[in-house]
Amino acid sequence: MKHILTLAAALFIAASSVIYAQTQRMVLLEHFTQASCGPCATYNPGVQAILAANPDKVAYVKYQTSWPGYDPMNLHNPQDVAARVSFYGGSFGVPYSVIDGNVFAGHPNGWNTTTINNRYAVSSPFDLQVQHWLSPAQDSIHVLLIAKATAPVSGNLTIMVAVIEKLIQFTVAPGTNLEKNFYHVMKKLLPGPIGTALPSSMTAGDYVIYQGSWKLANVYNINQLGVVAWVQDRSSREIHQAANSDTLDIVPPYTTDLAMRRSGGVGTSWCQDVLKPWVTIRNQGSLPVTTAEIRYSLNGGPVQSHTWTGNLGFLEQANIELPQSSITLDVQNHLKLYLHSVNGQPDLYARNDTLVRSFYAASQVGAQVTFILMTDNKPQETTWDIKDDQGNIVYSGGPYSQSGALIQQTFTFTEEGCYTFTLRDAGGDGICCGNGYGVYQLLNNNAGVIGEGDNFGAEAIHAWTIGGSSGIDTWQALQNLEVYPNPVSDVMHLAYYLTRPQDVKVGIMDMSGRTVKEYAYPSTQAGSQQLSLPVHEFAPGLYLLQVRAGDYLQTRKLHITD
Ligand SMILES: [Ca+2]
Ligand SMILES: [Ca+2]
Repeated sequence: MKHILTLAAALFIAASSVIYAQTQRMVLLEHFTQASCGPCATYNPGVQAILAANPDKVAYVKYQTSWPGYDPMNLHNPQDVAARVSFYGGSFGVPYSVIDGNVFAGHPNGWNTTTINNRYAVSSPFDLQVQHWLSPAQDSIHVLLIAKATAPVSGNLTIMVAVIEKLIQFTVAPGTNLEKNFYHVMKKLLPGPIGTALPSSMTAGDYVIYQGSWKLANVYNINQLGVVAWVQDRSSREIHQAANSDTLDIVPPYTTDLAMRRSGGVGTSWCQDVLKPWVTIRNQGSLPVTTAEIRYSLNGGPVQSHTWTGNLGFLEQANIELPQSSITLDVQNHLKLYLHSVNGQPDLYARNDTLVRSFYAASQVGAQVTFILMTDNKPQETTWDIKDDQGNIVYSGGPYSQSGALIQQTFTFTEEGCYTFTLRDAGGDGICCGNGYGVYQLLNNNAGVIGEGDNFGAEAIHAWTIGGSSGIDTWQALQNLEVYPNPVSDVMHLAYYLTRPQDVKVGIMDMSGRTVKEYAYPSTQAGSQQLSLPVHEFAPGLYLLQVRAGDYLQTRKLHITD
């Protein structure tokens, strides 16, 4: 009997994997062309005839290149076109066709309907659904996409989303090749030209939801807007699946699937004897969710349970404040939060049901804590506070109004105890990198970096304890720091004043917080100081310049140009 069951199970698994492996592929043609390219006008009609004859087999995107002549459609988004040109090798003549990334690349006379049919016959490991709609004011396009693996797949996987205009018709040819009709012209890649990373390994049933939008710009006819999306391995360039968008609603992969999206209430370090976690849940299933039981435990200890009630439709989410509980901290701690049931039933997709937060018991630091913040382009979302162990706010700041501003404040703590710093982002997307490049650091005169980051979501928390040390020198050793010119392309000049002899260090950090260069000037004399440092070895971009004199630190944003 056991053998029969095993055989039946094996047959079932084999049958399932056969079904999984047979997802129908849609082939993607990426075609590079231009309105002033003579050969493009010769070959494009033949390409278009094949595409028009195979609408269910091949999706397509056209990139209007910056060469050989004039093309107004390129000028509407030269960056995204250039990124795609570069991705496919950077130097080729137009017209140029790329089929499924690495299946064919070359002149369009090198492929035909058979090329499409042969690729179409290869099954895909993804099911891809794409939906788009215009905002009520018709000034933005919204995209919802679900990429579900139907077979095991791994690699440098990326979801690419292109907003297109299906047909742009000119009454007078815009370029010199006399073409007047342009099909599936790429308007914008979302969220940008490198797309959105997927997990590097997915098994059948794993899926990812992408939501994005684009504020329309330079659109010829909004009735022609559409979206083409594809899943591509950025290393091999192979495209695993492509899809045209539909205005019909997307079908969620599961009926009952709640996702634990985010959690908070505790940071990278903690020193209070209570914890009050929160979680954000999102309904990703097709059935409404009315109850959810969340369980959580610290360091594998007693499990606590909380039942939420409400009503969530597809993709609606809720924040749940879990009851405060007393805790005993280890040096290293793990808070595990997981979904136990949804609508009284088991959740059908468990891979998004558990969140684990790891954090340390806060260390004892010196009395002086410096907060450095460079705001992003949405400074109005940024607020912060520092609380003592009674929950009293002792310092707070924000929201801010100036983008790219550098805020630096130093606090001296004279009372012993546990302090908790919380940085909040009202947009829930941190201060990097979707809306400019912000960054923050929390530094201590003894312990160095207490916390730092940029892409922290809704909240970043760091804690420390003050042990009542005294005699901390709060006199600012470094004053009047000036950096010029800024932006700088060749040589950067620094001027500053030292109030006493100090070891001085100048560090240049990239926006991920990595120190890319450090200069040391031991035993620098008191008084006015000047330095000239070459910057031409650095790639153009934004950097942070930090000048440290003993324990005192000043930071400036540095813009290096070509
Ligand atoms: Ca789930
Ligand atoms: Ca933000």
